[in-house]
Amino acid sequence: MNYIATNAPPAEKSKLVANSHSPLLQTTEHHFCAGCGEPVGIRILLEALSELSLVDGSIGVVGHGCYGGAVTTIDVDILQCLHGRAPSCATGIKRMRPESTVFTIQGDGDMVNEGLQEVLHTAARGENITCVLFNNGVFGDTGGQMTTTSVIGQRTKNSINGRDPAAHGFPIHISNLIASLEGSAYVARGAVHKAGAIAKTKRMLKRALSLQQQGAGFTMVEILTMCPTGWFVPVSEGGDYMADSMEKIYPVTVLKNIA
Ligand SMILES: Cc1ncc(C[n+]2csc(CCOP(=O)(O)OP(=O)(O)O)c2C)c(N)n1
Ligand code: SF4
Ligand SMILES: [Mg+2]
Repeated sequence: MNYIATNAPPAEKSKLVANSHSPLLQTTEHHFCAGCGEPVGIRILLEALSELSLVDGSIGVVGHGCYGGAVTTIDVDILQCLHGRAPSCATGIKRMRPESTVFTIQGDGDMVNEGLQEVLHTAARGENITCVLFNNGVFGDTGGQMTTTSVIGQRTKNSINGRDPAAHGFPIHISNLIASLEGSAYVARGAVHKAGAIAKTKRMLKRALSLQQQGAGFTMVEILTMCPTGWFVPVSEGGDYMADSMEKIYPVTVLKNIA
């Protein structure tokens, strides 16, 4: 085995983190809280678009949540829609511009609470778009309130003692629901709390976008994202908290792959 000599400085200097950001990000500054998973989700989505050479002509449609603030920093055409309506707006864009790669970014509050019927009908119609869901189990942007994906026992701003099915009902497993629809071609659930999960999730995004290029139909990638602020946990515990709570209920896996 060839070992790298450690008695001399490396031939190449380490890269600064700031130099590793996607060229599609126009700034290295952002508004997210420390430990937030959403900027990681945005980064791998941008990397997937770049690596598939899909940037030119790509159109993103975003909902309302913390991720919405990032749109002014991304060098991709973006439309922001009313809460929950992104899949319907993306439908219109894709039908008018079938040559474009059309994707959405929504949160769990936006997609599964505020606009559930939009994504269900879009998937059932088999629209040839890619929906990306940042699932952190809370309305992060408004302070950490319970969403329909909050897991049983999860502490949120309005379930201080934990989500109780008797009072709050049961979570909706949105990706399983979408996968059960005949119109969906590819449905996967990733996460961004570990390096391995990030790499796997990026492959899921590339697969979904590639299938859209092939005209396969509706594709979706749910990404579990940390929200230490809305979960009321220390920043350093966000990843472990996710592994102990959401990931157990929503495992990282490919739920449907037509090919
Ligand atoms: C009709 C309507 N409902 C609710 C809100 C408030 N609101 C804006 S962003 C947001 C949170 C969205 O949560 P989510 O989509 O999960 O994104 P996150 O902030 O967690 O990333 C809410 C409730 C609003 N502005 N208008
Ligand atoms: S509130 Fe949560 S989702 Fe919003 S930026 Fe902060 S950590 Fe991220
Ligand atoms: Mg959320």
